[in-house]
Amino acid sequence: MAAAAVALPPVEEIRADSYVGFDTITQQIEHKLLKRGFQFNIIVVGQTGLGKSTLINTIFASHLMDSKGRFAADEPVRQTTEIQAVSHVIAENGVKLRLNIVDTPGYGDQINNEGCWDPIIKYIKDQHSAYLRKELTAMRDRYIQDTRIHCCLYFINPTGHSLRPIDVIVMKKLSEVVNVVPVIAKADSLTIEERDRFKAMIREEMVHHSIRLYPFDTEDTDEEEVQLNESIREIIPFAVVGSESNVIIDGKAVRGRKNRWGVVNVEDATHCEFVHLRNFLTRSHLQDLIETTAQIHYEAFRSKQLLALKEGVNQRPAGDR
Ligand SMILES: Nc1nc2c(ncn2[C@@H]2O[C@H](COP(=O)(O)OP(=O)(O)OP(=O)(O)O)[C@@H](O)[C@H]2O)c(=O)[nH]1
Ligand SMILES: [Mg+2]
Repeated sequence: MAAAAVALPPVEEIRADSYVGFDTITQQIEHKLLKRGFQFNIIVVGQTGLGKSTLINTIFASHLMDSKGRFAADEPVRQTTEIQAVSHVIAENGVKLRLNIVDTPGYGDQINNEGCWDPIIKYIKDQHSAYLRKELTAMRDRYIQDTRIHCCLYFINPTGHSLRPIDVIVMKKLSEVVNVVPVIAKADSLTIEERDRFKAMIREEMVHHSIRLYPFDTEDTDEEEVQLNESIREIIPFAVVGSESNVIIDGKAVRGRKNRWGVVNVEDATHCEFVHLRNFLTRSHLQDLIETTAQIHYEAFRSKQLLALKEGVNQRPAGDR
């Protein structure tokens, strides 16, 4: 039987006669959050050798993952061969960010790529499943360690042509379980014109294949956020260059790469969109990526699991229940 709705009395906003002090609740929350720190979990997906490890190290300005590039020309190319998570705490002005980075083996190079995305999807779902299990235990922890993936950076090969069919399939599958952010890898191999044409083509293909990408507008999204999201959609896919070494430009050492045409400054927005990606991930959408994971992706998983559980119970003979 549904509970009868309780009518609440009309609310009148009044001003306290003297200072009570509950406005400090924001500082109290901040203090608690700072003490606990923040958790951000990111997964990198894409073909072997596209610079996944290098880009993560460039974004967080720290050597977090080993790049598998060759150090000498006669060395064989080393590859990431299994799903690996590395965890680091980085601190900035008293704010601690625990960063879980999940590296996936490059794929799509085999003759038969059928199902090569399965382990990645399974990994993401396993984290949802682990969280749900912890939530459902009778004596649940006050604070559940969160390993749910908040963002998936999907690396696209800078061919300048269309997306590979496998990219379409994998991005579509991933976007059903995680916030997918596509990036054009090694954008220094394209001219600005080629890059812009490639970006427009990819955007068209996303629409054509109904791939629904992050950021999502919901009824809670205010006008300012709608505009911010729109400006992000206009940039996606971010055309990026990563580098862990410095080059000298105008006498200053900057993160960059030397190539046939000259020097690329990773942090110069006229050279590539690395700065836009970093701002998006750290300065504008970090909290929203975390929230969207809980409210959209995890919620969808959770309700599906709980419904399946309930149906299972209902199908069992009454004596078994
Ligand atoms: N030109 C160019 N080279 C890059 C860029 N980023 C990385 N590289 C180089 O590409 C090679 C592979 O980089 P990694 O970061 O190991 O690539 P990965 O995608 O992690 O490779 P796997 O782990 O094997 O899948 C290295 O030699 C890097 O120096 C880039 O933006 N432009
Ligand atoms: Mg790697």
